[in-house]
Amino acid sequence: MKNKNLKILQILPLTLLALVGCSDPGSSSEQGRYEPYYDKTQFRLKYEDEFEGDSLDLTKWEYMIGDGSQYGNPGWGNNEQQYYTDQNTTFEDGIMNIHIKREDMGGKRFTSTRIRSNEKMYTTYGRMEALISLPAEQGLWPAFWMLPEADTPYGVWASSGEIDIMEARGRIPDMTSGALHYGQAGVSTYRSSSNSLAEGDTIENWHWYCLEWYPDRFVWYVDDDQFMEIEKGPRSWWSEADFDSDTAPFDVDFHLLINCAVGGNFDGGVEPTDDFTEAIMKVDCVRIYEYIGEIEG
Ligand SMILES: [Ca+2]
Repeated sequence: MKNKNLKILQILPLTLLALVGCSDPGSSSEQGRYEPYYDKTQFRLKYEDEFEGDSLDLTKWEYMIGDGSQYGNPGWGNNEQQYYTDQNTTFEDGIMNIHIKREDMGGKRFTSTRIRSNEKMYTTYGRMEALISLPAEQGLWPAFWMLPEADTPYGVWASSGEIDIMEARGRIPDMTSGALHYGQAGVSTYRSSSNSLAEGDTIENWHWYCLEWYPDRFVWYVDDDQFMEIEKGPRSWWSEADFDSDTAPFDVDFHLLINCAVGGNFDGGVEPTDDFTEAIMKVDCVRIYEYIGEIEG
């Protein structure tokens, strides 16, 4: 285990003391929770969701329902095997649980959840954070990521860009990854890198998945550990919709998505084992910080 986990154990008794005498018993998820580092001269909190209610906060999110064809994108463009509903989430102790089930619906054999914050929580540049526990189950593809708002001037995916803060393959429980997608309409051009957790650690444990999006670079973290950086430069990223720009398509508003797919191209079509019935992706907290640093003219 990493040093910071030792630090958490030392802090825990103080956390419990702080809860004594408080009318709010606090959420059990907060035990051992620490706050990830960020530079307060660069970022300021803009939105957050602690999932304290008993349902999804529809002032911040919307459910995306179906197999993608409802959005003109069958299989969500990735040959995914799940049908998304608004019935696969539960909310308890400040945690959103996304239930991935073997369940026939809409011609698919699995159900799950996909939510997005479009037109509700979005930013150009900033720091994104989520505290998540992922299911270590073969065939599951959980993700915390970003797509542009509908008014992007850069056309359609992938000319309009995609920012993957965290993706994982459930059969590889010690690894997650991040990526940028950009370039041409309908073509997957991307840069990505993976992060391996410390020996003995797993994606089932709570981890902060963080991205810092600056005007001139992207930096990915798991907890406080940076694992990838992509700096602006000639064709570091690009959009055919504005080929001469060295910032397009990543200089306009993007919103968040959280989902767990089943099967799909990300893990070569691997599906859950025959005895799979249900797994849970847990989300404790999501935050968007706005960027308050300098932007070069
Ligand atoms: Ca929470």
